Amino acid sequence: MTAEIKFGTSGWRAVVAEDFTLSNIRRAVAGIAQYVASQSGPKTVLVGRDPRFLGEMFVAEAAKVLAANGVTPLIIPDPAPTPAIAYAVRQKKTGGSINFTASHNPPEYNGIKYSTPDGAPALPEVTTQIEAKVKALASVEPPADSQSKYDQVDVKPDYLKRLGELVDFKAIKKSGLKVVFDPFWGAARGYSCHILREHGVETATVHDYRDVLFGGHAPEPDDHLLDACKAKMKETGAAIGIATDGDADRFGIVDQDGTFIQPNYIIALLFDYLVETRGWRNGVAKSVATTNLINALAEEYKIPLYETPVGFKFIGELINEDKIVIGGEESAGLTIRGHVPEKDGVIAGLLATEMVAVRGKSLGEQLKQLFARVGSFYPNRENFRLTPEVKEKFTEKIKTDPTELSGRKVAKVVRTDGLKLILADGSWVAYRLSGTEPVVRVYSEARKDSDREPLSQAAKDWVLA
Ligand code: VG1
Ligand code: CO
Repeated sequence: MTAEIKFGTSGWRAVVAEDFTLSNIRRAVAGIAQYVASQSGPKTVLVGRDPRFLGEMFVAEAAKVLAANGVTPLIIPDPAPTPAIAYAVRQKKTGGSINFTASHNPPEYNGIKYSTPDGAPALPEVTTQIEAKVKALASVEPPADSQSKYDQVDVKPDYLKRLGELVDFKAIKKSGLKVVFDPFWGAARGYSCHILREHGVETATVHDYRDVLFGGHAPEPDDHLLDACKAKMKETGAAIGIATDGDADRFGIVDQDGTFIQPNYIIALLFDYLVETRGWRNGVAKSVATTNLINALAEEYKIPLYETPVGFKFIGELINEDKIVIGGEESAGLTIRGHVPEKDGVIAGLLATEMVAVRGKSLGEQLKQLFARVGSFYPNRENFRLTPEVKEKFTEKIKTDPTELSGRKVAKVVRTDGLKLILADGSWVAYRLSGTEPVVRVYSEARKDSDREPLSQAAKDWVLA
């Protein structure tokens, strides 16, 4: 079946053997090849993957299609983290990368992320061109089996070397703390644990083998899926648990006492820590759905704040222009100054470990202190399944400019992405259609813990009213 190929918030994603078929993959890759060929840049493209089912086969097919379209493939034979591929694009100066991954989506999915020669996820102006080229291709003949072997590259050594320059492993070693690493059967296997051990840090792992079913659920480092990590922490006396998603661009962090620390808070804590220890003050970026704890800190430090639509490509741009100390999204994506313009779940876990080691305090204690300094923030996110009925209702509602939400006055309407309503006390709610799964996302952030539930309920009621 010929599917419409759309590059959403982060690449094209589809169910394997439904829309994610060899014939559709050939069309997608041929479209990318035509785009690369039309540009003035290099005509070599890196081809990598996460450890999902059939990834090896998709990489091999993509290489042949690229070659047939005048673009030289450079193959990454082993599964690799999305940020390691991004780093290799820059190091090897290629015309970008094709990465077979569906990130944190359930096991039946696969997908393609295309990054441009700057190592950042392709911006909408690029993906719309690729989509148009793909649309114009009725079908792409399977390329004849070429006898030529394509060049291969191991992206791991250079990327780990770079992490060695950006993270203070000496301080981690000196503190003597222990770490548990949970790669979720994903692309970061052999990365975070390897570099920690190499620097003499005692590190235990869980879910450290290939399982294309990811234990029967999505490879998402969320609180409810981190039980094995927490149990291992207890067993080993670890001070921190660090996890990554299927393609290792997202992180999940567990505090010493087994409490999951929301990504929103990790980004804010790291922002504060990097200003303090690195002395950087150029700016900070967050998606419009991310906590205002970052705004409060930026204000305290008098550092410029950029609020972007959801999708890391917008933050990647700011990193490439050296405008920010850190950029993050509430969905557990971040990167820092001087690093790849792509989310990096590996560096997020390592920096959180460094922060705990250097400050000598648990993440919970650090957060308490931060709240005392700049105010408290209680973010929340929920999803609604996108039934045709919900979609219709939502599309209509989002066009309106409401003046109140369950009796609370709306102070400001923001349309950076979807719809965001800012209330008088600084709390807010936001709505948008997901670009990676069939759901409506409902974000909210209260200023009091006791208001978290009521605000989130009011936000949901508004959509369904
Ligand atoms: C979600 C997140 C967004 C993230 C994107 C890709 O998008 O909200 O913050 O950048 O996934 O993440 P959406 O449109 O479904 O809300 V992943 O780990 O692909 O690369
Ligand atoms: Co991901």
